[in-house]
Amino acid sequence: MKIREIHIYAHDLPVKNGPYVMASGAVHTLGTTLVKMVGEDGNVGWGETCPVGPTYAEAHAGGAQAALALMAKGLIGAEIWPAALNRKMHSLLTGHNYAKAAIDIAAHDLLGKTLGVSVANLLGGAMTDRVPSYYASGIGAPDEIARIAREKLEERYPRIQVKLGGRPVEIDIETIRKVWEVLKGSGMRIAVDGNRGWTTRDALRVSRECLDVPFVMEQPCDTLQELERIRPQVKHGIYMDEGSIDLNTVISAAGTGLVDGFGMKVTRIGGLQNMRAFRDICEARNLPHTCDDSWGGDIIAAACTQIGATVKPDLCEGVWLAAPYIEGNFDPENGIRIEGGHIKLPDGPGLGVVPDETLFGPPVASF
Ligand code: 0XW
Ligand code: MG
Repeated sequence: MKIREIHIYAHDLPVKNGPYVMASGAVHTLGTTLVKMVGEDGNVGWGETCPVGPTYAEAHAGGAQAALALMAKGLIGAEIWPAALNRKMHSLLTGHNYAKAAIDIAAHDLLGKTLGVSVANLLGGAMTDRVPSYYASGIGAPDEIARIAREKLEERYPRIQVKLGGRPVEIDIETIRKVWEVLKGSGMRIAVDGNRGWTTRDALRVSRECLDVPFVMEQPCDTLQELERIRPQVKHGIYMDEGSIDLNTVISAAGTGLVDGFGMKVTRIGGLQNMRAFRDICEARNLPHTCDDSWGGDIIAAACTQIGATVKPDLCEGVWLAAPYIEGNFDPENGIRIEGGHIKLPDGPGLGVVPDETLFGPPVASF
């Protein structure tokens, strides 16, 4: 089954009630990049990649478009089977996982739509048709974040991620304490995400001064070396997010016991083929993880939900979607939505969504 055409589209996703603020900076509008892949039989698959601004990770919207345009010509006539396709992409461009992911996702969608099976089943089989989500706050004043925590508890989210870092650590500690006053006894799970914004000194202090709060600490500091330094002293579980840039790093972090779990992004790891390997590595080491992306519309949301449905349920920390921060859906009929803190796995073949491509205007490049 071969690729006949590739079309690349650019589309802006403004942040509802923005900006969205993290330790790495504030973002107002995110440029998403979509890939429409046409197979030799005329079937269509969609992929997407949407970095959350240029400072969150080594990724940006213009970089995605450039990398896709560079690879696309060489991919016409290539097999869409994911392992073969990923090797073909690596023969055309080193690195740039987040761009390759859009091709990989489109190939999974196209394969599923052609074979009449869901992407979850292509990835090994769905364990549930109701996938848990979690809500991620932005950085905010302690009372405001506590108010959001109460609201999300009432909306029945099973988990909240509180964004911290990039400001005096005393305010972060006060935020955690106020959130805990609201959530104590509720059963809602908590992650505190420093987004690389703490020094080792700050991370140690947060753990020491919040010993009674059962959170996991997500990407507290920037480098692997900083995580190694805090690891023996921190009393909370440590999850790696931004630092887990590829499967090789994941194998080391899991294999050496550096972390207790991961916040994982489908595009950072290179797409669904690599995400499937990541899921299985985590299961072999009994490590919980999320299935997220940094941002994006219905295509990314569907990709995260499809792989999230295949994760062993007790290791699934949830699927994060940008949906609460985005107006509308690409697929007006089967767009991905969060209800009661959970996401319904779409019914249809492939990703289970079909975007209204008139939303995107003409392609920025076609091959
Ligand atoms: C909450 N997320 C999954 C979405 C934003 O891109 C940041 C990210 C994270 O956990 O760092
Ligand atoms: Mg994170």
